Amino acid sequence: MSTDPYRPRPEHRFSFGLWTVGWRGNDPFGEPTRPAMEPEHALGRLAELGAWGVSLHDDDLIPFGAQDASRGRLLDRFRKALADTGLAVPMLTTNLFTHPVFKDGAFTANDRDVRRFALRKTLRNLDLAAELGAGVYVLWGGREGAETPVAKDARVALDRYAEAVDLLCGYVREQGYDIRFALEPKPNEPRGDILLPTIGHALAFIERLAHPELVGVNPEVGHEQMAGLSVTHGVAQALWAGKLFHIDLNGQTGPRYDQDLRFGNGDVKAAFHLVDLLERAGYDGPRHFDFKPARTEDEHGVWAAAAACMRNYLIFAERAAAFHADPEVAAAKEASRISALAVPTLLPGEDLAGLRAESFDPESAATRGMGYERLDQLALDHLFGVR
Ligand code: GLT
Ligand code: MN
Ligand code: MN
Repeated sequence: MSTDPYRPRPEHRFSFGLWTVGWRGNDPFGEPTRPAMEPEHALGRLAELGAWGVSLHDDDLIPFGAQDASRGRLLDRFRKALADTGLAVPMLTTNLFTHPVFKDGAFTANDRDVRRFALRKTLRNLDLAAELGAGVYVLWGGREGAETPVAKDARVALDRYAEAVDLLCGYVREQGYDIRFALEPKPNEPRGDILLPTIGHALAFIERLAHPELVGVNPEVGHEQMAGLSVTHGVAQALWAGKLFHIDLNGQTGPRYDQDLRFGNGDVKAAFHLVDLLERAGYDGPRHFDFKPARTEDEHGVWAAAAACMRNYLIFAERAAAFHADPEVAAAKEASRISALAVPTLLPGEDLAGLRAESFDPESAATRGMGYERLDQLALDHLFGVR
């Protein structure tokens, strides 16, 4: 029995996209550096490492355009590997971006027949999601966008986007599937500008849908950071709205191309505070890693990176718990009036007339320091492991 406190176990609910560990290292400038990986092999290794679940696109398992017979064979092998490993399938999604037919988008393609094809592809995979017990269906609209404003009237494109999500929600309701949708925002790449570019855009969109209760978000750490935004604030707002249905954990260093680094590489401090937020909020969905093992690595490096994603999550969770349990931190939080923010500005029984009649000395209040520098350094000391 290992005594490693950072050893991942199924109850931690760590999951990986089949496309992550199976990524072959191709990029816009270079060919793959690793051979293809059999899904069954990936499942075996993930289970050994302590993962709980695996997620996938339709095309990760069944090549685009495969005949029914080979589809059946591939699915049988996959079901057997699931049974052998005990891995769950918490999330499924559709590949609506690789095939050239989706070059102008899927649900928002100008060509109506492409939109109808995208819906058919998604409906078919929803049936598989229901069969495999996936509770979340991710919609990442990587091709839903444009390189030039003349290509797409974004208002009309949003009509079509909402129409598609409404139709999918209607289907899930009609079939009685226990599936909710999670929109994954991303500002750009592969399109010059992608629709629903941030968590905030997605949350606003959801409120205008026919079944908002069935739709939430799947924020990806790096995607918010590509937009120069605070992923902690974005995820906090999703939690506040009751919309954090899923999360893609990975690493990114600032606004640049989508790096999909392993979780913990990139902005370490943001990752630490994100884990702290998820744990304190009692988020009980999958802790899903959507990363690309570096192109420099062979298969050993792939598994080292996958193991590190989970290990880093557990280290951050333990460091965050130690931070909050530290009596000096408790005192520093009091000095910063952290708990005072939870007190309503107007208490029950108080009224605006009373508030207006109050006297207050802004000059003296303005001299009170907030103590955040000290509190932040205590957090860093805990993160660095020196406290
Ligand atoms: C793709 C993308 C990811 C999405 C996946 C879901 S696929 O790799 O980069 O961010 O989560 O479609
Ligand atoms: Mn993602
Ligand atoms: Mn990404």
